[in-house]
Amino acid sequence: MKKQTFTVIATTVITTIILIAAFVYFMPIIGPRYLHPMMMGDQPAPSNLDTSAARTSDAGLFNVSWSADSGEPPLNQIHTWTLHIETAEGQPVEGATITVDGGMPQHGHGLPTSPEVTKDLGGGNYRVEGMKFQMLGFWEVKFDITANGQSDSITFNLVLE
Ligand SMILES: [Cu+2]
Repeated sequence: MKKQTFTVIATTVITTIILIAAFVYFMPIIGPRYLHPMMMGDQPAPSNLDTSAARTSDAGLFNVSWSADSGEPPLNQIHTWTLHIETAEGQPVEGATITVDGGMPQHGHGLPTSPEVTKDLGGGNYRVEGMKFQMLGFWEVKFDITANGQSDSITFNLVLE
């Protein structure tokens, strides 16, 4: 093999490896912010969206609020929420059975994780573990709540930016 040919091959191989390494390294940063929204059609969130973190459930049974333990929900990190549930009269609801669902309605996909309520903290508070939002934009988070023999649902809207 000529020395020149070897140099060309070595340069190509090294360049390729550097490009792949850079892609792998930057993908978690570029992906959720740019690539994924681009692939999914980058629509703005609906302008009339109610993004309040404290709302009344669909049938009016519960007043529910959420907070992310880290403050703002982080992008692309598994984190924990605390859900607070009261009756319409303002009494804390304890011993509720709660399931979590959600996704991005504009992208037609669900949550990347399967969050669960892992602890009844008392006083109407519940720990929700496994929350994750893997891209910026408009998310829905839905809770189905059953307590004292009655069930109701609530959907929160949030916009990650
Ligand atoms: Cu999405």
